[in-house]
Amino acid sequence: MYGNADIDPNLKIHSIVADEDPIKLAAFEARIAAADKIEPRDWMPKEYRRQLIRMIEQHAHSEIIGALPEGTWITRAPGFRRKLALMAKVQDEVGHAQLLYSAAETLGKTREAMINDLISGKSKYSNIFNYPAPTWADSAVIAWLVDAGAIINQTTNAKGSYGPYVRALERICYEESFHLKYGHDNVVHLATGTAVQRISVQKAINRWWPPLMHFFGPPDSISEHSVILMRWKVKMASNEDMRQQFMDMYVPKIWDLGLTLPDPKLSKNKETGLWEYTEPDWAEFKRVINGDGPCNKERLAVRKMAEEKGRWVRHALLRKDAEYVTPLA
Ligand code: BYC
Repeated sequence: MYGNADIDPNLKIHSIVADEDPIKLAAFEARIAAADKIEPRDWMPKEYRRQLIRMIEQHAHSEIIGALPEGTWITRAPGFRRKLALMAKVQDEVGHAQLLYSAAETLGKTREAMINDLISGKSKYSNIFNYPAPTWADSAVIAWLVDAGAIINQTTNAKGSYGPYVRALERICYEESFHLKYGHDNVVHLATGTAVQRISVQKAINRWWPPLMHFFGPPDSISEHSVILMRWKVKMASNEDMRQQFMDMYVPKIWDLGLTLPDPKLSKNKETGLWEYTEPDWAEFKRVINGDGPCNKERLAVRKMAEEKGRWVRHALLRKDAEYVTPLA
């Protein structure tokens, strides 16, 4: 626990790098300070490698699991143009997972091991994808606001220190900016539509606001990994900074559409420039990220089924099992 307020973070960091070669560690930290990119074959502390694998792997899992709530709306999208756009978006999200798994593989963990850890429940993925998307308006709100949150996180961390991760993030952000426009267009359409459409998008915003507040991670005072991740420039801003940035950019846009947010305390303090809000329910957050959210079991069951049904394709491609290989004429 790096974020434990009772423990001096410097002492804690000292203890986790205690068995590293001090000369190599100093050279590594000098490179980080000089904003150099660290590449896979460069020397790095064991904890830097471990933290990167954990975070990039969770990010990759979030992309493939994140494709599921919106993916269920492809067959029911209102109109052919929206169906095509949603199909392209979902395909992009799965592509992002491929980029991120490749970045994590450069650190020495195999894709097979990562997928196994996802399916067994050992690895985490974003809290937000464990909630249902019962209406078309939910898919619109995901595409606008969840993608907006992701862009804030990813454009910030794209200036970070690990080469393969930051290059993947840069490419992902280009695609996410299209998703954001697509989601915004859908929300505006509903918010300026019939009374039924307005009610439906308002209800969706009410459903997604609490998990969106959780999306940026726990408060800085209890964030376990922030101190070390920010010291080594993997995370370029704290969880609360990103949450504040998100509220700064999107609360006014939501209000401008005549929609409300389900938090009576939400307001910007003119003196501090910070948003004040009701403390999110962190006990719920903990339950959800540890497997006990409304859709965790369903999400993992779909991934497990995809893994099992796709096994013969992977085997055939890798020619692992002669039985699957069609002899060439
Ligand atoms: N959900 O010390 P902390 C997308 C965990 S997909 C679940 O602050 P850290 C999209 C954290 O892992 C893009 N778990 O952690 C796709 C840690 O647990 P462990 C999603 C969370 O790493 C399809 C513990 O809480 N974006 O946009 O310093 C369709 C302590 O937290 C969460 C990313 O994945 C959470 N929200 O900071 C549409 C961004 N928050 O590992 C859209 C990449 C915290 O010790 N990740 N935890 O067991 C990050 O930037 C960072 O990992 C976080 C958390 C800011 C999320």
